[in-house]
Amino acid sequence: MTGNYIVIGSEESPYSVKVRSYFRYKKIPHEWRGRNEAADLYAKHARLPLIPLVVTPDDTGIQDSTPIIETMEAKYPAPSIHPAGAVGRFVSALLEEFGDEWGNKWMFHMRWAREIDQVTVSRRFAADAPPEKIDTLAQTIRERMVPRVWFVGSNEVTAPQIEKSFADVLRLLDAHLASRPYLFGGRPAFGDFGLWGQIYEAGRDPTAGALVNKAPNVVAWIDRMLDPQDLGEFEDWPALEPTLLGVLSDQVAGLFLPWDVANAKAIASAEDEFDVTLK
Ligand SMILES: N[C@@H](CCC(=O)N[C@@H](CS)C(=O)NCC(=O)O)C(=O)O
Repeated sequence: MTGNYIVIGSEESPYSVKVRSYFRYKKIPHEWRGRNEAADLYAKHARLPLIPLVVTPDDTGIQDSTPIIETMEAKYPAPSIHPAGAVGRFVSALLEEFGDEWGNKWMFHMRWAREIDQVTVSRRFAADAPPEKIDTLAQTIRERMVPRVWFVGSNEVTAPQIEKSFADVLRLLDAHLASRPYLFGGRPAFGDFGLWGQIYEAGRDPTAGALVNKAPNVVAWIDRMLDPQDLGEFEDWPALEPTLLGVLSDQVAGLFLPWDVANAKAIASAEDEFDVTLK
């Protein structure tokens, strides 16, 4: 081991870039490696075939972006990613979860639903292969990923709702970010990391990227969050509420939480599919 943390991930993976952005913000010495590049380390430590995987300097593996960040936050508490007030701290944790679980629907659906995105993104995923293998590899990736939209609940019925949710969140966040660099004020919070990973990835793809580019304050936040800096204090809830409450009422309460409850019930009763009517 080098004495540094190793973050094994991919530029294409929202949860990986979320963790990398956190490591950068906290200035935790780390190395960023691809899964193939770190194949031995990955095989040794990955308990699930997922990225990101963090390997600590004492050779312990940690998976799942939320517990990774929580573990590192306990070890490197300053500057804290948690707003000081109880409401801000709760809302930030809620938005982190919303980003991970609902934001992934926007990103994954939009990445693989349309031909233009399927072609562009599968070729980008295959870009490091030898030139003569790119076409075949891109096709294999496309065939593997497109049916997986099922996992995020994307189908003909839900597609318009997922896309409307994405457009609505971009509009709400653009207004909120017009007067502050991060969601909770002058520095990034837990909620920024979770939401940002998904929106950053969406922004790199043709269809979702065209929508993101219509939200200039979101674009600036996306750039900022690649290497976040401490630019000032967190704001208190009364200052945030006028423009952040809409995300909570319209999106978190209106869509994500009812879906989450129905999803939890389906898991508890071992159902593969469920129906739920959202606002
Ligand atoms: N809950 C996990 C999700 C991790 C995850 O879904 N990772 C995806 C990439 S974004 C993955 O590794 N998929 C399998 C693959 O790429 O082979 C986290 O927060 O880290």
